[in-house]
Amino acid sequence: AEQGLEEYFESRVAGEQRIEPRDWMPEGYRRTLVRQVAQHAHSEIIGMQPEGDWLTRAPSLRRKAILLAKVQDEAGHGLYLYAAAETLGVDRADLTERLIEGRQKYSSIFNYPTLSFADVGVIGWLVDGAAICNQVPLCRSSFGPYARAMVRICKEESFHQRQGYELLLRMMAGTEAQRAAVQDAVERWWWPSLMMFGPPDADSPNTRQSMAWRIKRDTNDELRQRFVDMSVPQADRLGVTLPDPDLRWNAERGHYDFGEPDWAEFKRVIGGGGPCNAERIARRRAAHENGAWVREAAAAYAAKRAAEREA
Ligand code: FAQ
Repeated sequence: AEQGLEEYFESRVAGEQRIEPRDWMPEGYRRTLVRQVAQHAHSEIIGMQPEGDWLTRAPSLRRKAILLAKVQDEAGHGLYLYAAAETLGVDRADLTERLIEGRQKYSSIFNYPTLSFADVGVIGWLVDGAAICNQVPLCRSSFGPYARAMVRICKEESFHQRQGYELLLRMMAGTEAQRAAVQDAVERWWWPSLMMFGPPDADSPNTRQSMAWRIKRDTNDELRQRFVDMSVPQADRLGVTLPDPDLRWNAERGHYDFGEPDWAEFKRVIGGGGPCNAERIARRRAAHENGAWVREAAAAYAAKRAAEREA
């Protein structure tokens, strides 16, 4: 019977039909999705911190309103993604525990500090730009709840990308000091943005199987190339220099050639040794612990209502 189920599953995936939570699925497919969707959810939640640090220091009411909306969207993305993960039979409280105990990852990118307001613009442009590049194909992921969550998330991410780029255009039209702050932020965020796409294909243990299951639709290197090709003309238009001496148009390939990210740094950061890893997790843990009374009150209220209904 298992064999027939597996064949049916494979034929659904091959026919571009969605797999839904109640459908039979191989255990490895479920495990891979829990890993990727939980990691994605954690990234959205931890990802509120670097920009959240600037909410009280935004230079105008308009910038503050935009930034507040963006950071709140990220909380929403985290919640849809935890809900998508729960359809696979895991519990959000348990996923949160795994995050704060360091047993599940979140994106390397959020372990770098935001040193000036220009970083807010560069995160929007490059980090949200990379997120869109990675997530638009995930709207066609084989698992229904994940693919559907991606549709709305991508729409909101494109607003995030636009607000960042618009902020940078304004700063580049400003003073010398503003232009220098933008250039400095671009130099600090460029390489970490390229690392968001994950290790090179040759060192990516999960890509082959995830592509076969159509959880992922492109390899890490394909998406990284797409991001570079998209970003170079945007950097030119902005008037900033990307910090890569090997970056040049290759007419034969029809793509930009570019240098190798520092993969030793990448490994250090995902292993917990980036500049802000400890701070990010400590803050997430403190927020979770400070919220314990809300969870306890909600549970006590639900129990009381249930007892009243029974009486
Ligand atoms: N950081 O075999 P692969 C956002 C891990 S966007 C940390 O290639 P896979 C929006 C990987 O988990 C950011 N770890 O893995 C926003 C695996 O470890 P494991 C979130 C990384 O899964 C913007 C190991 O390395 N987006 O939040 C990273 O096939 C602004 C081997 O790697 C997503 O999560 C990394 N960069 O491909 C929010 C997108 N890369 O689990 C706020 C969905 C790899 O075996 C502000 N995810 N690893 O222990 C994906 O597309 C994939 O999971 C990849 C990795 C492409 C990230």
